[in-house]
Amino acid sequence: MATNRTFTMIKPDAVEKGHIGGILNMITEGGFRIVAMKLTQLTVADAQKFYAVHSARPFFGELVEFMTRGPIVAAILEKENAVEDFRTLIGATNPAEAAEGTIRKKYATSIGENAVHGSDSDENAAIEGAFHFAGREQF
Ligand code: YYY
Ligand code: MG
Repeated sequence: MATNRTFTMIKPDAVEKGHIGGILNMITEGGFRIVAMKLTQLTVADAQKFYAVHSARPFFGELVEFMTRGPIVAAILEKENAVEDFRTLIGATNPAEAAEGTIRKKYATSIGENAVHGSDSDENAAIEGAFHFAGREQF
């Protein structure tokens, strides 16, 4: 089966708590190859654009505030069935509902501060990856 790609962010809560290494370890142990990666910080305009699909939701303001409050790690990951398998590895949006062995079960603290992002479709993975990385930064 051909490999494909997904996009992830280690969110500000997890970076603040020193969990970059632990999360990257779970990602590589899960069979994902890192094909692009950087430490960066979203501007308010970046976060509003990235999460535009949620702009009418009541939590949108808090989400933008949270996602811009400190650095994130942005990365593109490659694996067979990458999008779906990465959603399985990160676990449910609400860590109270996340399965044992998932990144959110281990590192998330609340539905808002849930440690990691994972793309929800191949189409969005490509859009989100291109939002953060030029072609020459993807290996
Ligand atoms: O894809 P995923 O991150 O699991 O959840 P989404 O439904 O796409 O929501 C994006 C982001 O918004 C979520 O990771 C936290 C935040 N959020 C929230 O703060 N409160 C909610 N009720 C739903 C989502
Ligand atoms: Mg989502």
